[in-house]
Amino acid sequence: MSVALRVRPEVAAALDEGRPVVALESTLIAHGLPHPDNLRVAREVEAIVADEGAVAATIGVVAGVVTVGLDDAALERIATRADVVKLGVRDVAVAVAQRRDGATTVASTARIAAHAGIRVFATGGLGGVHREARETWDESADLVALATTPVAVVCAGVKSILDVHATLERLESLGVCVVGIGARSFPGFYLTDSGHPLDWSVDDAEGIAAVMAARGDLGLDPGALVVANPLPLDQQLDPDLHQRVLDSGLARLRDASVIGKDVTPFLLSHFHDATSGASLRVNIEIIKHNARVAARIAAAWAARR
Ligand code: PSU
Ligand code: MN
Repeated sequence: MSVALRVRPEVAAALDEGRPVVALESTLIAHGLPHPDNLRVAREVEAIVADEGAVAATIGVVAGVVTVGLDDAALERIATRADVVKLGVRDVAVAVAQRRDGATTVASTARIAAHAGIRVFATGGLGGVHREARETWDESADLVALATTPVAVVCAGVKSILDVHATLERLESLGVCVVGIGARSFPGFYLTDSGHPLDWSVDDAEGIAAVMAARGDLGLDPGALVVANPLPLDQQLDPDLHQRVLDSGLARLRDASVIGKDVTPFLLSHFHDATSGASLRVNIEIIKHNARVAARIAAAWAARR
């Protein structure tokens, strides 16, 4: 492997031996959650994955080294330093060449995970088409990466700050397979149900592993498998509060002339402030829930091999 890529020995050993591995992204640590909660959550999520018998591989870029499986010092560095750059797929090589610290998004984490041989990945909510995309053309690079990367991504749908309907249409055009786990409705990130029905759902991790196997056997990869995993109803954000805070956030976004990759962190941080931390608690539960389910899928996948 190249000098720019480092796979943590525990992760490499698990991959070699066919044991379950779960990739985790670092943008939600560096740019999606406030300090100091972010570092605590990053550690807790890894512990959940380990608790389920899988090896966690949090992915990020440390001083120009793409790292699959950040150790605790690196997690702390990504969670605390102010100069950690949000890296989409197109940014990774520049950050490596310039020896920067960077946090990887869903798109870049998925690509690096697949490159390293990891097939299961957990995040919070995917990026997608923004609500004013007709004017702004703001569509997350997550979508294109999902169309071309063979990895199962466990998520609570797409972030509810987005145009969910438009995002589902784009996922269909891009040929991205979307399957619910224990759900008939596409989740709405902070909300259990986005109001959009799912075409496909399975009951458990074995059901997802069976879909992964069929995709591989038939050469239907290299697209991703989106595993839609809603939070239980009693843990969702209050829908009325959600609507109010979303409206105020979108209005503030327009006034602040925030663009590009700062849009999503801006809106998430508005939610965390304007709900006095309620959305933060929900976001943390989403990430933990997805990590647990991803670990079970990784185990079911490893058992089939
Ligand atoms: N899920 C969360 N919080 C986050 C993200 C996902 O709960 O902050 C991140 C992911 O890294 C995702 C990114 O790829 O938000 C989307 O950013 P953008 O809309 O700029 O593509
Ligand atoms: Mn964008």
